[in-house]
Amino acid sequence: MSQSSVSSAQKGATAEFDAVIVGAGVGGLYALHRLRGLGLKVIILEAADDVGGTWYWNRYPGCRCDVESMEYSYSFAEDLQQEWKWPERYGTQPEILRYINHVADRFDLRRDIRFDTRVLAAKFDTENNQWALKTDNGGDISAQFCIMATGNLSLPRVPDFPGLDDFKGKSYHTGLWPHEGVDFTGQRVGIIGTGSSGVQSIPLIAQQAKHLHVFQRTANFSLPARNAPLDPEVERKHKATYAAHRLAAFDTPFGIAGFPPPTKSALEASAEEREAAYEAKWGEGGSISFLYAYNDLLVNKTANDTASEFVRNKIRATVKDQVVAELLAPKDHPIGTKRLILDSHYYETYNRDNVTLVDARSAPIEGITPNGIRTTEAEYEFDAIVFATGFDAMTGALLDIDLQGTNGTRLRDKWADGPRSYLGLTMADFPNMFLITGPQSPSVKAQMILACEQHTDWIVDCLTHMKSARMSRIETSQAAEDAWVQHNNEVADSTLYPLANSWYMGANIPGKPRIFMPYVGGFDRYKLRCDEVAANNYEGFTLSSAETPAMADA
Ligand code: NA7
Repeated sequence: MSQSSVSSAQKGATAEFDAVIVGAGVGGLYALHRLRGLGLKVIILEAADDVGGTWYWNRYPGCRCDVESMEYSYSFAEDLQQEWKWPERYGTQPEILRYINHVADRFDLRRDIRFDTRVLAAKFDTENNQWALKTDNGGDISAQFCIMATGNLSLPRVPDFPGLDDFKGKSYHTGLWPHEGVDFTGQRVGIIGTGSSGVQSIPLIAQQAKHLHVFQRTANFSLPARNAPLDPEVERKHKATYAAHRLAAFDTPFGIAGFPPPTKSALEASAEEREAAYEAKWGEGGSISFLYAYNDLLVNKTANDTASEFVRNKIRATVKDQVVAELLAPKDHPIGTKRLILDSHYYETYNRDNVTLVDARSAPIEGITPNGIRTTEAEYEFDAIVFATGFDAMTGALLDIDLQGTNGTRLRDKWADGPRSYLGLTMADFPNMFLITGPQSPSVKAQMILACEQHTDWIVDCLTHMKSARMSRIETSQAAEDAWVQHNNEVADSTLYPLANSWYMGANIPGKPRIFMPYVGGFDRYKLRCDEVAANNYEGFTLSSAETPAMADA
Protein backbone atom coordinates (compact mmCIF):
# COMPACT_ATOMS: atom_id res chain seq x y z
CA MET A 1 0.00 0.00 0.00
CA SER A 2 1.35 3.38 -0.90
CA GLN A 3 2.45 5.89 1.71
CA SER A 4 -0.34 8.24 0.96
CA SER A 5 -3.06 5.69 1.13
CA VAL A 6 -6.34 6.43 2.85
CA SER A 7 -5.68 5.52 6.50
CA SER A 8 -4.68 2.09 5.49
CA ALA A 9 -5.41 -1.21 6.98
CA GLN A 10 -2.97 -0.19 9.63
CA LYS A 11 -2.86 -3.68 11.02
CA GLY A 12 -0.29 -4.36 8.38
CA ALA A 13 -2.43 -5.96 5.72
CA THR A 14 -0.72 -5.84 2.39
CA ALA A 15 -2.99 -4.63 -0.33
CA GLU A 16 -1.56 -4.64 -3.77
CA PHE A 17 -3.59 -1.55 -4.60
CA ASP A 18 -5.36 1.13 -2.68
CA ALA A 19 -8.23 1.09 -5.13
CA VAL A 20 -9.34 -1.11 -7.97
CA ILE A 21 -11.74 0.14 -10.62
CA VAL A 22 -13.68 -2.32 -12.74
CA GLY A 23 -14.24 -0.98 -16.25
CA ALA A 24 -12.40 1.45 -18.53
CA GLY A 25 -15.39 3.28 -19.96
CA VAL A 26 -16.03 6.98 -19.39
CA GLY A 27 -16.78 6.37 -15.69
CA GLY A 28 -13.75 4.21 -14.91
CA LEU A 29 -11.31 6.47 -16.75
CA TYR A 30 -12.37 9.58 -14.88
CA ALA A 31 -12.28 7.66 -11.58
CA LEU A 32 -8.71 6.58 -12.31
CA HIS A 33 -7.69 10.15 -13.07
CA ARG A 34 -9.22 11.52 -9.87
CA LEU A 35 -8.08 8.73 -7.54
CA ARG A 36 -4.55 9.08 -8.84
CA GLY A 37 -4.87 12.73 -7.90
CA LEU A 38 -5.36 11.63 -4.28
CA GLY A 39 -2.02 9.89 -4.49
CA LEU A 40 -3.56 6.43 -4.39
CA LYS A 41 -2.17 3.39 -6.12
CA VAL A 42 -4.98 2.52 -8.50
CA ILE A 43 -5.62 0.02 -11.25
CA ILE A 44 -8.44 -0.47 -13.73
CA LEU A 45 -9.38 -3.99 -14.76
CA GLU A 46 -11.01 -4.05 -18.19
CA ALA A 47 -12.40 -7.02 -20.13
CA ALA A 48 -11.82 -5.45 -23.55
CA ASP A 49 -8.44 -4.87 -25.16
CA ASP A 50 -8.89 -1.10 -25.15
CA VAL A 51 -10.72 1.78 -23.49
CA GLY A 52 -14.22 3.03 -24.27
CA GLY A 53 -16.75 0.74 -22.58
CA THR A 54 -20.07 0.99 -24.35
CA TRP A 55 -18.44 2.98 -27.17
CA TYR A 56 -15.85 0.26 -27.61
CA TRP A 57 -18.41 -2.52 -28.05
CA ASN A 58 -21.31 -0.89 -29.91
CA ARG A 59 -19.89 -0.44 -33.40
CA TYR A 60 -23.01 -1.20 -35.41
CA PRO A 61 -23.77 0.98 -38.43
CA GLY A 62 -25.44 4.25 -37.47
CA CYS A 63 -24.43 4.03 -33.80
CA ARG A 64 -24.59 7.56 -32.47
CA CYS A 65 -25.17 9.29 -29.15
CA ASP A 66 -28.62 10.78 -28.54
CA VAL A 67 -27.16 13.61 -26.44
CA GLU A 68 -25.54 16.47 -28.35
CA SER A 69 -21.75 16.39 -28.72
CA MET A 70 -21.10 19.64 -26.89
CA GLU A 71 -22.87 18.14 -23.87
CA TYR A 72 -21.77 14.53 -24.11
CA SER A 73 -18.17 14.99 -23.04
CA TYR A 74 -16.14 15.46 -19.88
CA SER A 75 -16.47 18.74 -18.03
CA PHE A 76 -13.50 18.38 -15.70
CA ALA A 77 -10.79 19.90 -17.89
CA GLU A 78 -11.39 23.30 -19.44
CA ASP A 79 -8.54 23.01 -21.95
CA LEU A 80 -9.82 19.61 -23.10
CA GLN A 81 -13.33 20.87 -23.72
CA GLN A 82 -12.02 24.00 -25.46
CA GLU A 83 -9.64 22.13 -27.73
CA TRP A 84 -11.73 19.16 -28.79
CA LYS A 85 -13.68 19.70 -32.00
CA TRP A 86 -16.85 17.71 -32.54
CA PRO A 87 -17.64 17.49 -36.23
CA GLU A 88 -21.39 16.86 -35.89
CA ARG A 89 -24.29 17.89 -33.70
CA TYR A 90 -24.51 14.30 -32.36
CA GLY A 91 -21.33 12.24 -32.01
CA THR A 92 -20.96 9.03 -33.98
CA GLN A 93 -19.56 5.99 -32.20
CA PRO A 94 -16.16 6.24 -33.97
CA GLU A 95 -15.89 9.94 -33.07
CA ILE A 96 -16.79 9.36 -29.41
CA LEU A 97 -14.36 6.45 -29.19
CA ARG A 98 -11.64 8.66 -30.70
CA TYR A 99 -12.38 11.24 -28.01
CA ILE A 100 -12.20 8.67 -25.19
CA ASN A 101 -8.88 7.41 -26.55
CA HIS A 102 -7.62 10.96 -26.68
CA VAL A 103 -8.57 11.46 -23.02
CA ALA A 104 -6.84 8.19 -22.04
CA ASP A 105 -3.64 9.36 -23.76
CA ARG A 106 -3.84 12.98 -22.69
CA PHE A 107 -4.06 12.03 -19.02
CA ASP A 108 -1.66 9.11 -19.39
CA LEU A 109 -4.23 6.65 -18.09
CA ARG A 110 -3.28 3.48 -19.99
CA ARG A 111 -0.30 2.60 -17.80
CA ASP A 112 -2.69 1.79 -14.96
CA ILE A 113 -5.18 -0.25 -16.97
CA ARG A 114 -4.98 -4.01 -17.21
CA PHE A 115 -6.77 -4.94 -20.45
CA ASP A 116 -8.16 -8.34 -21.49
CA THR A 117 -8.96 -8.94 -17.85
CA ARG A 118 -12.48 -9.82 -16.83
CA VAL A 119 -13.38 -9.75 -13.15
CA LEU A 120 -15.10 -12.98 -12.19
CA ALA A 121 -15.57 -12.50 -8.44
CA ALA A 122 -14.86 -10.10 -5.62
CA LYS A 123 -15.00 -10.90 -1.94
CA PHE A 124 -14.64 -8.60 1.03
CA ASP A 125 -12.12 -9.60 3.68
CA THR A 126 -13.63 -8.16 6.85
CA GLU A 127 -10.53 -8.65 8.94
CA ASN A 128 -8.34 -6.52 6.73
CA ASN A 129 -10.87 -4.26 5.03
CA GLN A 130 -9.76 -5.47 1.63
CA TRP A 131 -11.54 -6.50 -1.53
CA ALA A 132 -10.06 -9.60 -3.15
CA LEU A 133 -10.81 -9.85 -6.85
CA LYS A 134 -10.52 -12.92 -9.05
CA THR A 135 -9.98 -12.41 -12.75
CA ASP A 136 -9.91 -14.62 -15.83
CA ASN A 137 -6.40 -13.45 -16.56
CA GLY A 138 -4.15 -14.94 -13.94
CA GLY A 139 -3.24 -12.60 -11.13
CA ASP A 140 -5.74 -11.81 -8.43
CA ILE A 141 -5.96 -8.33 -7.05
CA SER A 142 -6.61 -6.97 -3.62
CA ALA A 143 -7.48 -3.41 -2.80
CA GLN A 144 -8.94 -1.44 0.04
CA PHE A 145 -11.57 0.19 -2.17
CA CYS A 146 -13.43 -1.30 -5.07
CA ILE A 147 -15.16 0.93 -7.60
CA MET A 148 -17.56 -0.69 -10.00
CA ALA A 149 -17.65 1.30 -13.23
CA THR A 150 -19.24 -1.56 -15.13
CA GLY A 151 -21.78 0.46 -17.12
CA ASN A 152 -25.54 0.38 -17.43
CA LEU A 153 -25.84 -1.22 -20.87
CA SER A 154 -22.89 -3.55 -21.00
CA LEU A 155 -24.23 -7.09 -20.86
CA PRO A 156 -25.64 -7.81 -24.34
CA ARG A 157 -28.53 -10.18 -24.50
CA VAL A 158 -29.77 -12.53 -27.20
CA PRO A 159 -33.14 -14.10 -26.41
CA ASP A 160 -33.06 -17.76 -25.74
CA PHE A 161 -34.41 -18.72 -29.19
CA PRO A 162 -34.41 -22.43 -29.93
CA GLY A 163 -31.99 -23.31 -32.73
CA LEU A 164 -29.69 -20.30 -32.20
CA ASP A 165 -26.59 -22.32 -32.94
CA ASP A 166 -28.05 -23.98 -36.01
CA PHE A 167 -28.04 -20.89 -38.23
CA LYS A 168 -25.67 -21.43 -41.17
CA GLY A 169 -25.29 -17.76 -42.07
CA LYS A 170 -23.59 -15.02 -40.07
CA SER A 171 -25.18 -13.50 -37.00
CA TYR A 172 -24.29 -10.35 -35.08
CA HIS A 173 -25.39 -8.61 -31.88
CA THR A 174 -25.36 -4.82 -32.19
CA GLY A 175 -23.55 -4.58 -28.84
CA LEU A 176 -20.76 -6.96 -29.94
CA TRP A 177 -20.19 -5.69 -33.45
CA PRO A 178 -17.08 -6.85 -35.37
CA HIS A 179 -14.34 -4.22 -35.38
CA GLU A 180 -13.72 -4.61 -39.08
CA GLY A 181 -17.37 -3.77 -39.85
CA VAL A 182 -19.85 -5.84 -41.83
CA ASP A 183 -20.69 -5.48 -45.51
CA PHE A 184 -24.29 -6.56 -46.14
CA THR A 185 -24.17 -5.77 -49.86
CA GLY A 186 -26.34 -8.18 -51.82
CA GLN A 187 -27.41 -10.09 -48.71
CA ARG A 188 -30.80 -11.12 -47.38
CA VAL A 189 -30.76 -9.75 -43.84
CA GLY A 190 -33.13 -10.21 -40.91
CA ILE A 191 -32.94 -7.87 -37.94
CA ILE A 192 -34.70 -8.56 -34.64
CA GLY A 193 -35.43 -5.57 -32.41
CA THR A 194 -36.57 -1.99 -32.86
CA GLY A 195 -35.06 -0.26 -29.84
CA SER A 196 -32.45 2.45 -30.33
CA SER A 197 -29.86 0.04 -31.79
CA GLY A 198 -32.32 -1.34 -34.33
CA VAL A 199 -33.73 2.07 -35.24
CA GLN A 200 -30.24 3.54 -35.76
CA SER A 201 -28.90 0.65 -37.82
CA ILE A 202 -31.95 -0.25 -39.95
CA PRO A 203 -31.70 2.72 -42.38
CA LEU A 204 -28.02 1.96 -43.08
CA ILE A 205 -28.35 -1.82 -43.34
CA ALA A 206 -31.28 -1.25 -45.72
CA GLN A 207 -29.02 0.79 -48.01
CA GLN A 208 -26.68 -2.20 -48.43
CA ALA A 209 -28.84 -5.29 -48.14
CA LYS A 210 -30.55 -6.95 -51.04
CA HIS A 211 -33.56 -7.22 -48.77
CA LEU A 212 -34.05 -6.41 -45.10
CA HIS A 213 -36.78 -7.95 -42.95
CA VAL A 214 -37.34 -6.09 -39.65
CA PHE A 215 -38.89 -8.20 -36.88
CA GLN A 216 -40.72 -5.81 -34.59
CA ARG A 217 -42.40 -7.01 -31.42
CA THR A 218 -43.06 -3.59 -29.92
CA ALA A 219 -43.11 -0.29 -31.76
CA ASN A 220 -41.06 2.49 -30.15
CA PHE A 221 -41.37 6.24 -30.40
CA SER A 222 -38.59 7.86 -32.35
CA LEU A 223 -38.00 11.52 -33.18
CA PRO A 224 -35.81 12.97 -35.91
CA ALA A 225 -32.33 13.75 -34.56
CA ARG A 226 -31.81 16.49 -37.17
CA ASN A 227 -28.16 15.65 -37.12
CA ALA A 228 -25.92 17.96 -39.15
CA PRO A 229 -22.35 19.25 -39.16
CA LEU A 230 -21.84 21.24 -35.97
CA ASP A 231 -22.56 24.88 -36.70
CA PRO A 232 -19.29 26.81 -35.98
CA GLU A 233 -21.31 29.64 -34.49
CA VAL A 234 -23.08 27.25 -32.09
CA GLU A 235 -19.70 25.82 -31.12
CA ARG A 236 -18.14 29.27 -30.61
CA LYS A 237 -20.99 30.45 -28.41
CA HIS A 238 -21.02 27.24 -26.40
CA LYS A 239 -17.28 27.35 -25.80
CA ALA A 240 -17.38 31.01 -24.77
CA THR A 241 -19.30 30.01 -21.64
CA TYR A 242 -18.44 26.30 -21.44
CA ALA A 243 -17.46 26.23 -17.76
CA ALA A 244 -20.52 28.17 -16.66
CA HIS A 245 -22.72 25.99 -18.86
CA ARG A 246 -21.38 22.84 -17.22
CA LEU A 247 -21.93 24.24 -13.74
CA ALA A 248 -25.48 25.08 -14.70
CA ALA A 249 -25.96 21.54 -16.01
CA PHE A 250 -25.50 20.15 -12.48
CA ASP A 251 -28.60 22.10 -11.47
CA THR A 252 -30.90 20.64 -14.13
CA PRO A 253 -33.14 17.55 -14.05
CA PHE A 254 -31.26 15.76 -16.87
CA GLY A 255 -27.78 17.17 -16.33
CA ILE A 256 -28.04 19.24 -19.50
CA ALA A 257 -28.29 23.02 -19.42
CA GLY A 258 -29.99 25.23 -21.97
CA PHE A 259 -33.50 23.82 -21.76
CA PRO A 260 -35.59 26.05 -19.50
CA PRO A 261 -38.03 23.83 -17.60
CA PRO A 262 -41.57 24.19 -18.96
CA THR A 263 -44.13 25.86 -16.75
CA LYS A 264 -47.38 25.06 -18.51
CA SER A 265 -49.52 21.91 -18.66
CA ALA A 266 -50.30 20.46 -22.08
CA LEU A 267 -53.94 20.53 -21.00
CA GLU A 268 -53.90 24.30 -20.51
CA ALA A 269 -53.02 24.83 -24.17
CA SER A 270 -55.51 24.74 -27.03
CA ALA A 271 -55.22 21.92 -29.59
CA GLU A 272 -53.80 24.37 -32.17
CA GLU A 273 -51.28 25.76 -29.70
CA ARG A 274 -50.13 22.26 -28.79
CA GLU A 275 -49.81 21.21 -32.40
CA ALA A 276 -47.66 24.27 -33.12
CA ALA A 277 -45.48 23.61 -30.07
CA TYR A 278 -44.92 19.94 -30.95
CA GLU A 279 -44.28 20.84 -34.59
CA ALA A 280 -41.58 23.32 -33.53
CA LYS A 281 -39.93 20.69 -31.29
CA TRP A 282 -40.17 18.06 -34.03
CA GLY A 283 -38.39 20.45 -36.37
CA GLU A 284 -35.72 21.28 -33.82
CA GLY A 285 -34.78 17.64 -33.11
CA GLY A 286 -33.82 16.15 -29.75
CA SER A 287 -35.69 14.34 -27.04
CA ILE A 288 -35.37 16.64 -24.01
CA SER A 289 -36.59 19.56 -26.06
CA PHE A 290 -39.65 17.55 -27.13
CA LEU A 291 -40.50 16.26 -23.67
CA TYR A 292 -40.05 19.79 -22.34
CA ALA A 293 -42.87 21.10 -24.52
CA TYR A 294 -45.11 20.97 -21.42
CA ASN A 295 -44.51 20.28 -17.75
CA ASP A 296 -46.78 17.26 -17.37
CA LEU A 297 -45.93 14.99 -20.28
CA LEU A 298 -44.25 12.45 -18.02
CA VAL A 299 -46.71 12.63 -15.14
CA ASN A 300 -50.16 12.99 -16.68
CA LYS A 301 -51.45 10.38 -19.13
CA THR A 302 -54.01 12.67 -20.75
CA ALA A 303 -51.32 15.29 -21.35
CA ASN A 304 -48.96 12.65 -22.67
CA ASP A 305 -51.63 11.32 -25.06
CA THR A 306 -51.51 14.62 -26.96
CA ALA A 307 -47.75 14.30 -27.58
CA SER A 308 -47.96 10.57 -28.32
CA GLU A 309 -50.70 11.12 -30.88
CA PHE A 310 -48.73 13.92 -32.53
CA VAL A 311 -45.83 11.53 -33.15
CA ARG A 312 -48.13 8.72 -34.28
CA ASN A 313 -49.58 11.12 -36.86
CA LYS A 314 -46.07 11.99 -38.05
CA ILE A 315 -45.41 8.28 -38.58
CA ARG A 316 -48.69 7.91 -40.49
CA ALA A 317 -47.75 10.87 -42.67
CA THR A 318 -44.24 9.53 -43.39
CA VAL A 319 -44.87 5.86 -44.09
CA LYS A 320 -46.81 5.34 -47.32
CA ASP A 321 -48.29 1.92 -46.58
CA GLN A 322 -50.85 2.65 -43.86
CA VAL A 323 -50.87 -0.93 -42.60
CA VAL A 324 -47.13 -0.65 -41.97
CA ALA A 325 -47.53 2.86 -40.51
CA GLU A 326 -50.11 1.61 -38.02
CA LEU A 327 -47.78 -1.19 -36.92
CA LEU A 328 -44.95 1.31 -36.45
CA ALA A 329 -47.12 3.73 -34.44
CA PRO A 330 -46.62 2.83 -30.74
CA LYS A 331 -49.80 2.40 -28.75
CA ASP A 332 -48.76 0.37 -25.73
CA HIS A 333 -46.84 3.01 -23.76
CA PRO A 334 -46.82 6.79 -23.25
CA ILE A 335 -44.13 8.64 -25.18
CA GLY A 336 -40.96 9.17 -23.15
CA THR A 337 -41.58 6.31 -20.72
CA LYS A 338 -39.21 4.11 -22.71
CA ARG A 339 -35.92 5.60 -23.92
CA LEU A 340 -37.07 8.08 -26.55
CA ILE A 341 -35.11 7.28 -29.69
CA LEU A 342 -33.53 9.80 -32.05
CA ASP A 343 -33.19 8.64 -35.63
CA SER A 344 -32.06 9.66 -39.06
CA HIS A 345 -34.63 8.62 -41.70
CA TYR A 346 -35.96 5.61 -39.83
CA TYR A 347 -39.63 5.77 -40.78
CA GLU A 348 -38.78 6.74 -44.38
CA THR A 349 -36.84 3.48 -44.66
CA TYR A 350 -40.13 1.55 -44.70
CA ASN A 351 -40.97 3.21 -48.04
CA ARG A 352 -38.12 1.32 -49.69
CA ASP A 353 -38.95 -1.68 -51.85
CA ASN A 354 -36.25 -3.78 -50.18
CA VAL A 355 -37.57 -3.41 -46.61
CA THR A 356 -40.33 -5.50 -45.04
CA LEU A 357 -41.73 -5.06 -41.54
CA VAL A 358 -42.65 -8.34 -39.87
CA ASP A 359 -45.08 -8.10 -36.96
CA ALA A 360 -43.45 -10.30 -34.32
CA ARG A 361 -46.24 -9.42 -31.89
CA SER A 362 -49.09 -11.13 -33.75
CA ALA A 363 -46.76 -13.87 -35.01
CA PRO A 364 -43.93 -14.27 -32.47
CA ILE A 365 -40.53 -15.63 -33.37
CA GLU A 366 -40.53 -19.34 -32.60
CA GLY A 367 -36.91 -20.04 -33.31
CA ILE A 368 -33.85 -19.74 -35.48
CA THR A 369 -33.51 -22.32 -38.25
CA PRO A 370 -30.41 -23.33 -40.26
CA ASN A 371 -31.58 -20.93 -42.97
CA GLY A 372 -33.15 -18.08 -41.05
CA ILE A 373 -36.00 -17.17 -38.70
CA ARG A 374 -39.28 -18.98 -38.10
CA THR A 375 -42.30 -17.21 -36.70
CA THR A 376 -45.60 -18.84 -35.79
CA GLU A 377 -46.77 -17.87 -39.28
CA ALA A 378 -43.90 -18.20 -41.71
CA GLU A 379 -40.27 -19.08 -42.28
CA TYR A 380 -37.80 -16.52 -43.63
CA GLU A 381 -34.43 -17.24 -45.24
CA PHE A 382 -31.45 -15.02 -44.57
CA ASP A 383 -27.73 -14.76 -45.23
CA ALA A 384 -27.29 -12.77 -42.02
CA ILE A 385 -29.25 -12.11 -38.83
CA VAL A 386 -28.74 -9.03 -36.67
CA PHE A 387 -29.80 -9.22 -33.05
CA ALA A 388 -30.65 -5.70 -31.92
CA THR A 389 -32.15 -7.27 -28.83
CA GLY A 390 -30.63 -5.08 -26.13
CA PHE A 391 -28.98 -5.62 -22.80
CA ASP A 392 -29.50 -6.93 -19.31
CA ALA A 393 -29.54 -3.29 -18.31
CA MET A 394 -28.37 -1.57 -15.14
CA THR A 395 -27.86 -4.66 -12.99
CA GLY A 396 -26.64 -7.27 -15.50
CA ALA A 397 -22.93 -6.45 -15.48
CA LEU A 398 -22.79 -6.25 -11.67
CA LEU A 399 -24.65 -9.51 -11.18
CA ASP A 400 -22.42 -11.17 -13.73
CA ILE A 401 -19.62 -10.87 -11.17
CA ASP A 402 -19.86 -13.02 -8.05
CA LEU A 403 -19.79 -10.21 -5.47
CA GLN A 404 -19.64 -11.22 -1.85
CA GLY A 405 -19.75 -8.71 0.99
CA THR A 406 -19.84 -9.05 4.76
CA ASN A 407 -21.56 -11.94 6.55
CA GLY A 408 -21.38 -13.99 3.37
CA THR A 409 -23.92 -11.71 1.63
CA ARG A 410 -23.90 -12.32 -2.11
CA LEU A 411 -25.15 -9.58 -4.39
CA ARG A 412 -27.08 -12.16 -6.40
CA ASP A 413 -29.11 -12.98 -3.27
CA LYS A 414 -29.38 -9.41 -2.04
CA TRP A 415 -30.78 -8.30 -5.41
CA ALA A 416 -32.91 -11.37 -6.07
CA ASP A 417 -36.06 -9.21 -5.85
CA GLY A 418 -34.50 -6.21 -7.58
CA PRO A 419 -31.56 -3.88 -6.96
CA ARG A 420 -31.12 -2.20 -3.58
CA SER A 421 -28.64 0.58 -3.04
CA TYR A 422 -28.08 3.79 -1.13
CA LEU A 423 -28.05 6.68 -3.62
CA GLY A 424 -27.07 4.21 -6.36
CA LEU A 425 -23.57 4.68 -4.96
CA THR A 426 -23.15 2.08 -2.23
CA MET A 427 -24.88 -0.96 -0.72
CA ALA A 428 -25.36 -2.26 2.81
CA ASP A 429 -23.08 -5.25 3.49
CA PHE A 430 -20.63 -4.13 0.80
CA PRO A 431 -18.18 -1.87 2.67
CA ASN A 432 -15.60 0.13 0.75
CA MET A 433 -17.39 -0.59 -2.52
CA PHE A 434 -18.76 2.21 -4.68
CA LEU A 435 -20.92 2.02 -7.77
CA ILE A 436 -20.52 4.54 -10.56
CA THR A 437 -24.04 5.29 -11.86
CA GLY A 438 -25.53 2.30 -10.07
CA PRO A 439 -29.25 1.50 -10.04
CA GLN A 440 -31.31 4.03 -8.03
CA SER A 441 -29.12 6.90 -9.18
CA PRO A 442 -30.08 9.11 -12.17
CA SER A 443 -27.58 7.29 -14.43
CA VAL A 444 -29.28 6.70 -17.80
CA LYS A 445 -31.84 9.44 -17.06
CA ALA A 446 -29.08 12.05 -16.98
CA GLN A 447 -26.21 13.03 -19.24
CA MET A 448 -24.14 9.95 -18.46
CA ILE A 449 -20.70 11.55 -18.48
CA LEU A 450 -21.78 14.26 -16.04
CA ALA A 451 -23.41 11.57 -13.89
CA CYS A 452 -20.11 9.64 -13.86
CA GLU A 453 -18.24 12.81 -12.89
CA GLN A 454 -20.70 13.64 -10.11
CA HIS A 455 -20.39 10.14 -8.60
CA THR A 456 -16.60 10.11 -8.86
CA ASP A 457 -16.28 13.59 -7.35
CA TRP A 458 -18.47 12.47 -4.45
CA ILE A 459 -16.36 9.35 -3.90
CA VAL A 460 -13.13 11.38 -4.04
CA ASP A 461 -14.49 13.80 -1.43
CA CYS A 462 -15.53 10.85 0.71
CA LEU A 463 -12.09 9.22 0.51
CA THR A 464 -10.46 12.56 1.27
CA HIS A 465 -12.65 12.87 4.35
CA MET A 466 -11.79 9.33 5.40
CA LYS A 467 -8.11 10.05 5.02
CA SER A 468 -8.24 13.15 7.19
CA ALA A 469 -10.38 11.35 9.78
CA ARG A 470 -8.01 8.35 9.66
CA MET A 471 -10.81 5.98 8.75
CA SER A 472 -10.32 2.89 6.67
CA ARG A 473 -13.81 1.52 6.26
CA ILE A 474 -17.12 2.95 5.17
CA GLU A 475 -20.33 1.00 5.21
CA THR A 476 -23.92 1.78 4.45
CA SER A 477 -26.61 1.32 7.04
CA GLN A 478 -29.48 -0.97 6.14
CA ALA A 479 -31.97 1.70 7.22
CA ALA A 480 -30.45 4.29 4.86
CA GLU A 481 -30.54 1.85 1.98
CA ASP A 482 -34.16 0.83 2.71
CA ALA A 483 -35.27 4.44 2.87
CA TRP A 484 -33.54 5.30 -0.40
CA VAL A 485 -35.05 2.32 -2.22
CA GLN A 486 -38.48 3.33 -0.96
CA HIS A 487 -37.94 6.93 -2.03
CA ASN A 488 -36.78 5.81 -5.47
CA ASN A 489 -39.91 3.71 -5.92
CA GLU A 490 -42.22 6.48 -4.69
CA VAL A 491 -40.69 8.96 -7.11
CA ALA A 492 -41.03 6.52 -10.02
CA ASP A 493 -44.63 5.75 -9.04
CA SER A 494 -45.50 9.43 -9.20
CA THR A 495 -44.63 9.40 -12.91
CA LEU A 496 -45.84 7.54 -15.99
CA TYR A 497 -42.55 5.62 -16.35
CA PRO A 498 -43.72 2.38 -14.71
CA LEU A 499 -46.49 2.10 -17.33
CA ALA A 500 -44.00 0.94 -19.96
CA ASN A 501 -42.43 -2.48 -20.28
CA SER A 502 -38.98 -0.94 -20.57
CA TRP A 503 -35.47 -2.03 -19.78
CA TYR A 504 -35.64 0.68 -17.06
CA MET A 505 -38.11 -1.72 -15.40
CA GLY A 506 -36.16 -4.88 -16.17
CA ALA A 507 -39.09 -5.88 -18.38
CA ASN A 508 -36.97 -6.95 -21.34
CA ILE A 509 -35.44 -9.90 -19.49
CA PRO A 510 -37.74 -12.83 -18.77
CA GLY A 511 -37.86 -13.47 -15.02
CA LYS A 512 -36.07 -10.24 -14.05
CA PRO A 513 -37.80 -8.48 -11.14
CA ARG A 514 -39.90 -5.50 -12.24
CA ILE A 515 -38.48 -2.55 -10.34
CA PHE A 516 -38.01 0.87 -11.83
CA MET A 517 -34.23 1.20 -11.66
CA PRO A 518 -33.04 4.74 -12.48
CA TYR A 519 -33.75 7.61 -10.09
CA VAL A 520 -36.17 9.96 -11.86
CA GLY A 521 -36.53 12.68 -9.24
CA GLY A 522 -34.09 14.83 -11.26
CA PHE A 523 -30.32 14.95 -11.41
CA ASP A 524 -30.35 18.37 -9.66
CA ARG A 525 -32.36 17.11 -6.67
CA TYR A 526 -30.28 13.97 -6.54
CA LYS A 527 -26.99 15.87 -6.47
CA LEU A 528 -28.26 18.08 -3.65
CA ARG A 529 -29.16 14.97 -1.66
CA CYS A 530 -25.69 13.47 -2.20
CA ASP A 531 -24.06 16.74 -1.11
CA GLU A 532 -26.31 16.90 1.93
CA VAL A 533 -25.38 13.35 2.95
CA ALA A 534 -21.69 14.28 2.82
CA ALA A 535 -22.25 17.59 4.66
CA ASN A 536 -24.18 15.75 7.40
CA ASN A 537 -21.06 13.83 8.30
CA TYR A 538 -21.85 11.03 5.85
CA GLU A 539 -25.37 10.45 7.02
CA GLY A 540 -26.46 6.85 6.56
CA PHE A 541 -22.90 5.54 6.67
CA THR A 542 -20.68 4.14 9.40
CA LEU A 543 -17.03 5.05 9.25
CA SER A 544 -14.48 3.06 11.17
CA SER A 545 -10.83 2.18 11.30
CA ALA A 546 -8.63 -0.46 12.81
CA GLU A 547 -8.07 1.82 15.81
CA THR A 548 -11.63 3.09 16.03
CA PRO A 549 -13.70 0.11 15.06
CA ALA A 550 -17.15 1.36 15.87
CA MET A 551 -17.00 5.07 15.25
CA ALA A 552 -20.27 5.75 13.56
CA ASP A 553 -22.04 8.68 12.05
CA ALA A 554 -25.55 9.77 12.93
P1 NA7 B 1 -33.65 -2.26 -26.42
O1 NA7 B 1 -34.11 -0.86 -26.39
O2 NA7 B 1 -33.82 -3.09 -25.20
O3 NA7 B 1 -34.37 -2.98 -27.65
C1 NA7 B 1 -34.35 -4.36 -27.83
C2 NA7 B 1 -35.30 -4.74 -28.91
O4 NA7 B 1 -35.26 -6.16 -29.12
C3 NA7 B 1 -36.75 -4.40 -28.57
O5 NA7 B 1 -37.38 -3.92 -29.73
C4 NA7 B 1 -37.31 -5.75 -28.16
O6 NA7 B 1 -38.69 -5.88 -28.31
C5 NA7 B 1 -36.59 -6.66 -29.12
N1 NA7 B 1 -36.64 -8.04 -28.69
C6 NA7 B 1 -36.06 -8.59 -27.60
N2 NA7 B 1 -36.40 -9.89 -27.52
C7 NA7 B 1 -37.20 -10.17 -28.57
C8 NA7 B 1 -37.88 -11.33 -29.03
N3 NA7 B 1 -37.79 -12.48 -28.37
N4 NA7 B 1 -38.62 -11.25 -30.15
C9 NA7 B 1 -38.71 -10.07 -30.81
N5 NA7 B 1 -38.10 -8.94 -30.45
C10 NA7 B 1 -37.35 -8.98 -29.33
O7 NA7 B 1 -32.09 -2.35 -26.80
P2 NA7 B 1 -31.23 -1.38 -27.73
O8 NA7 B 1 -29.90 -2.02 -27.86
O9 NA7 B 1 -31.95 -1.04 -28.97
O10 NA7 B 1 -31.11 -0.05 -26.92
C11 NA7 B 1 -30.67 -0.04 -25.57
C12 NA7 B 1 -30.29 1.35 -25.17
O11 NA7 B 1 -28.99 1.66 -25.67
C13 NA7 B 1 -31.15 2.45 -25.72
O12 NA7 B 1 -32.34 2.62 -25.05
C14 NA7 B 1 -30.23 3.66 -25.63
O13 NA7 B 1 -30.26 4.18 -24.32
C15 NA7 B 1 -28.88 3.07 -25.89
P3 NA7 B 1 -39.68 -5.58 -27.02
O14 NA7 B 1 -39.66 -4.10 -26.86
O15 NA7 B 1 -39.06 -6.30 -25.85
O16 NA7 B 1 -40.98 -6.15 -27.41
